Amino acid sequence: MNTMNAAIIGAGFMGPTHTEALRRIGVHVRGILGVDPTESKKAAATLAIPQAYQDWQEVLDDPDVQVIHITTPNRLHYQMAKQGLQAGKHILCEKPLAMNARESGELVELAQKSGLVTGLNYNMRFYPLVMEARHKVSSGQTGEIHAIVGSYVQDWLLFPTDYNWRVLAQEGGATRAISDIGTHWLDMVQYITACKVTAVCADLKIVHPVRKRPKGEVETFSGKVQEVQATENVEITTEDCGTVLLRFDNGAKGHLWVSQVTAGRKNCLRFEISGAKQALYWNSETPNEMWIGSREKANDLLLKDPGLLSDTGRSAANYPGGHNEGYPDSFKQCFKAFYDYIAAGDLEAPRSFASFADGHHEILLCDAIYQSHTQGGWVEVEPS
Ligand code: SOE
Repeated sequence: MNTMNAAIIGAGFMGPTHTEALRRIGVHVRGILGVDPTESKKAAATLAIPQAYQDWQEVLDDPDVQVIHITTPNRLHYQMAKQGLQAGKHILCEKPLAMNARESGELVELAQKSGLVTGLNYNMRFYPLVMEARHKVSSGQTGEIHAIVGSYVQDWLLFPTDYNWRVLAQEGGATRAISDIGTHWLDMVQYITACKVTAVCADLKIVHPVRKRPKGEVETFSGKVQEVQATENVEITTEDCGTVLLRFDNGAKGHLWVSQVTAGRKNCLRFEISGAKQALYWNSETPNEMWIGSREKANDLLLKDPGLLSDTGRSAANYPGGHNEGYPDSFKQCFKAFYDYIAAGDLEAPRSFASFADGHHEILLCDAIYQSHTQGGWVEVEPS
């Protein structure tokens, strides 16, 4: 682990989050690149990172960097992942993998040919009880799955004065609530159940067709505490909320509700999975408990405690019962899986972190959802 050096690209919400998680697993963060040399310098000083890169080329040319973490706005992911692979670096990219399926498909091919390890940061897979849910389904305890429903709901974009690069289609992609948070949910439930979404029927809504953009950039989630002086009107074409009906490849039915404009829901992902023997319910705002529903006996409330978990659940739990693990820990566990995979050196081995192929599937899902919303009716998801 300590022979690996990482470079962080992006100094917004995710750059520092990745840096902290890497340090917790003993990976050396060698350098950081911000939007310009001034931001690189500031971030390097704040985070005590030795190298403040001048530009992207300097990162690619750095012989001491083996892994690049891409935490920039979405529109840069494709180009950076491609050039990073061409420079011989392993890539851990923030979601979504790219802006469209042409780009993400190309990245899957490049990754396969490269002999390097690539991954996507669907960190929410790595809550211990999410892993435990996967074990319950794969070990047959839950039984054949017939329904998968849930939501991912936030409130940080509730007001027209709330603004961030994510609201712009040219920065984040044609869909926003779906691609920014809906894909976390979609990735998670497909990972837990091993059921793939095959068709979607979507109905999305733009609550604020015009938002007030502060003159100067805004940190993600910081609208409530940041003092805004001057603003300008900006037209918004990406959805604030919406619902999607889902069909899965095993015949299961489902639905997803996403919203970034629901007052009081700070960052709340919920799923309820119904199987022939059990149902499972989990909420990211109380991530250390999972409800297990039964028909013939009393329901259970499983509290995260390594002593009560399967090997799969325990693989993502580092603290004893009652010592809560949460959002930053999910990054740590995701990166641990990624760096262990590099160290093991077997590119054919199954991986617990999301692959570029998983990321490509998520883009195809977003495309199908957008197409269903604009044309109406059910749309089949293109096979990945
Ligand atoms: C903003 O909506 C955001 O930061 C997402 O981009 C993340 O993926 C999610 O973890 C929290 O919310």
